[in-house]
Amino acid sequence: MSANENGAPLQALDTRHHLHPFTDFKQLGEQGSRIITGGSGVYIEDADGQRILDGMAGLWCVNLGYDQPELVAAASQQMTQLPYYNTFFKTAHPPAIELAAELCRLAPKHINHVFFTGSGSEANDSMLRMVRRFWALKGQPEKQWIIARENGYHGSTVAGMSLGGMAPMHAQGGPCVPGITHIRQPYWFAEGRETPELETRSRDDFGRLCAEALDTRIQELGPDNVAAFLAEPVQGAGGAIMPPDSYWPAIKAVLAKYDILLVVDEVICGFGRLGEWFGSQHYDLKPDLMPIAKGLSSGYLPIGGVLVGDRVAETLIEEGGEFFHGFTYSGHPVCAAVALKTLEIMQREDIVTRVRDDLGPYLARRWATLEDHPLVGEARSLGLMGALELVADKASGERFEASLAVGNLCRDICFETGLVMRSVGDTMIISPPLVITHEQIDALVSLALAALDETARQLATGGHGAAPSATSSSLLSQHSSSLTSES
Ligand code: PXG
Repeated sequence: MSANENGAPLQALDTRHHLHPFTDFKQLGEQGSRIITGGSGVYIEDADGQRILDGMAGLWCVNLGYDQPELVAAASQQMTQLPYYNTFFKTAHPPAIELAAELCRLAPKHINHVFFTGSGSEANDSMLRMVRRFWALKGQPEKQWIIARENGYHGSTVAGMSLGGMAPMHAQGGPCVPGITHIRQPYWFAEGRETPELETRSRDDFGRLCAEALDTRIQELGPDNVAAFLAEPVQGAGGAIMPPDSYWPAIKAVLAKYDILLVVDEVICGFGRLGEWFGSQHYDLKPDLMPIAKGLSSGYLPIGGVLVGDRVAETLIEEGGEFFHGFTYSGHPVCAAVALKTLEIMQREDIVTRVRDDLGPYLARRWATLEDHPLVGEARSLGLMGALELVADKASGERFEASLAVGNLCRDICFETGLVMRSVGDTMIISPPLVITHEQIDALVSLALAALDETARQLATGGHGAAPSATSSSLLSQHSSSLTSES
């Protein structure tokens, strides 16, 4: 049960009428939700007035923190000027046009067009349709297959979940969109250390092995049937998984052998999270398409899109005819105005450089100290994204029994003590707002350390009530252990 006493009347209404995303409805009804009533800087506040350091930037999106008056003013001004108009039927409006131009100015040189959507899932749906249309226009309609990765996340629409590699989602939402297949993920801690095919215990050898899986799958399907490879630069929802250094160069070498598009899903890694405007720049990738969302508006209003490289855009435009696709809210003027202001603030405050040169390295140093904790088998971070692998045996890296739900236990302890740190199975993850300070990073690490100590204490005394359903009180990560339970 959450400590949300003042939220009780709202909790009751919530239980009676509100079906939450990625939630066991019955379980949440028994426990009640935590009602969040406010936010300021990197903190959120619940109905009891508890301030909680938001180590997840909402859901990987509130990059500028919770109190940016300029974003509010941009929304208000645009609401007054033109609250809505569409971008169908040969119409446009200043915010959508200006945002398109600004995004293309910030994107790598070979990207000069954007298609707007309302979310990251819609961005991936749009990407899928564009990729297949591109090959059809090129006279190669048989190029249909999209190769994505196990434990990748690309959204929750039917196409989004089909592109994602979350087995429990496939099982519930199927049948999936045909022509999508998944290869192994470059997740060293979970899969690399014990890979039987690997003769060495080298991360880089594992990275190359995972890239070979792409080559093998392309050959199995026939290169003439493969449209695109889709991946996140760093897997976010899968567990903040930074691939071995060898992985992306090896993937690039495979793709160079074939005429296949590269799609890099920037929904989480885009807009500064890894210390570059786009995660693909950190890994020196030149994607043909990049789905975007989340940090684009700092989460203040829903907006997403697909950045489309010249190769694809030129064909869609020149060979085109009508593209039968779009959303009522594609390029919504108020969302676009807020996104434009977000990009302006990020540039004015030099936030991306600060993440790369200052905040990211600072977090890396502080975060690494957690690896000394007896529960932590690995602490990793890149930019302002980090993960801790919780283990039963530090020497061997052996995991806890899944039934103990240690990740959920740790997450709930964090929430009670004033930190949002997500669990994905027994992997704890953070992705704080990009405006976090050194002092706040120190506070985050201290809270995480205290939570690890308390988790260890409860495990040792057996006082944590083991069953995951009995401990869960946070909305933010209820789904993740179920998402990844098969991986
Ligand atoms: N691609 C990526 C890489 C994402 O992380 C989406 C697409 C879909 O975006 P929308 O806006 O449709 O949700 C996402 C979303 C989690 C979690 O628990 C992650 C996301 C969404 C919900 C929960 O980590 N990512």
